[in-house]
Amino acid sequence: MQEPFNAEPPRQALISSYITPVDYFYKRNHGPIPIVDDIERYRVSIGGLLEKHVELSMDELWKLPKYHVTATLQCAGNRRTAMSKARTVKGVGWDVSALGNATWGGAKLADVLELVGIPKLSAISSLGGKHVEFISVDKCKEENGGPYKASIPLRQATNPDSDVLLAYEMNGEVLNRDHGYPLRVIVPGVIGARSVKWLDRIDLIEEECQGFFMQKDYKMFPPSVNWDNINWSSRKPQMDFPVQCAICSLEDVDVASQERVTVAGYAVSGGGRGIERVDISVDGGKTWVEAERCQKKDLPYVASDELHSDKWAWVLFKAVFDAPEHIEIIAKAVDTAANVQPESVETIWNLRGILNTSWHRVRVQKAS
Ligand code: MTE
Ligand code: MO
Repeated sequence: MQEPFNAEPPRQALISSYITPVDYFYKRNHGPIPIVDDIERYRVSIGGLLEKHVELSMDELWKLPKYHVTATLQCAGNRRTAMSKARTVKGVGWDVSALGNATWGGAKLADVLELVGIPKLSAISSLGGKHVEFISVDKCKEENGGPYKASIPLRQATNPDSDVLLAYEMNGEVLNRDHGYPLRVIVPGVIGARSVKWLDRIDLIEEECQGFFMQKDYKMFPPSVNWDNINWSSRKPQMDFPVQCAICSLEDVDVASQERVTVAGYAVSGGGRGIERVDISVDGGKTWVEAERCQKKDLPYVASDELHSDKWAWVLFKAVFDAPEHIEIIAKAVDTAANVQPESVETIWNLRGILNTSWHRVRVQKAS
C-alpha cells in the first residue's frame, strides 16, 4: 500500500534562511495529494448553520484585502522520533524539522465571514454556531475515505487579530499543490493539523468538528495513558502549540572539526507568544549562556506598504563556544509568558508522540 507523502529538510538546510523556501518546507499529508486544476470553476462553499449558503470563487477572494502573515507552521509530531526512543509511540517519525516559517498571502477569514454575514468578534452566531469547520478536497483512510477536516472556535475565526488566513500564496508565489493549491487555511500559533489544505468547504457548526483528526488524534494524553485504557473523549483537541526550540547546526551525535562550535537553531511558541530567551548549556545543564536571537524585519516577500503581521514567526538563535573534548549541548527556550520547555521527554511522553518540546540535546566530540 502506498503511504501519503511526508518529508522534512535536513537540519542545516532548515535554518539556512529566516524564511523557509518552499523546497525546504516540510510536507505532511494524510491521503493522496489532490489535483484542483480548473481554477475558473473552483469554489469554496460556505454553509452549515449559515442562513444563506454562499459559494466564493478565487476572483472574489482575490478582491478582498490581501494580508501577509509570516507564521511558523509546525506539525504536532515534530521531534517524535526522539520521543519514541524514550518509549515507543505511534505515528510518523520526525526529526526536528517538521516545521517551517513562511510568508503566507491571502484573505483574512474574519473578512470572508463578514462578507457572508457573520460580524467580526462573534463568539456565537444567531443560529447557535460556535465553531468554524474546514473541509478539504483530499480523502483519507482515517476518515473512511472522507475528506480531511478540522475546526477552530468562531471567536478566533472572526477575530482579525488572530490572523487566520485563507491563503493562496506562499512566499510571494502561488501556493503549490503540496501545500494546498489553490486555497488553504493558515491558523497561526496552532498545531499544523488545523491548517486545512485544498479547502472545499467552510461550515459554521455548533460544536467542534467531530472528524478523526480532532477527536481521535492530535490530543495530548498523560504518560499513564496507553492503548488499553485510552478514553479519547476525556481530552480536548490540541490547538496552540507550546514553546519549542531545537539545535539545527549539529546532528544528535556530531564531531567538531574546528576549535569553536556553533550552536544555532530555531525557537518558536504558539498562541502568538514571542520568544523571550534561548538558553544554551555546553556542560549538560549545569551552567547556561543566553544565545543571540534574530527575527528578520525586512522580509523578501513583503513590500513596506503591505498589510503584514509577524508575531507568529520563529526566531533563529546562535551561540559560539570553544569545543571541549566531549560535551553534551542543550538548548531550551522561554516564551514571553515565561513558559519554559520541560527538561525530560519522559515527563511529557504520550502514546501518540505529539508535542515533544523537551530540552534539545546533542553530543559533540572533538575531531581527533
Ligand atoms: N490538510 C489536508 N487537507 N490534508 C492533510 O493531510 N495535514 C495537516 C495540515 N493540513 C493535512 C492538512 C497537518 S497534520 C499538517 S502538520 C499540515 O497540514 C502540514 O502542512 P504542509 O504540508 O503544508 O507543511
Ligand atoms: Mo501535523
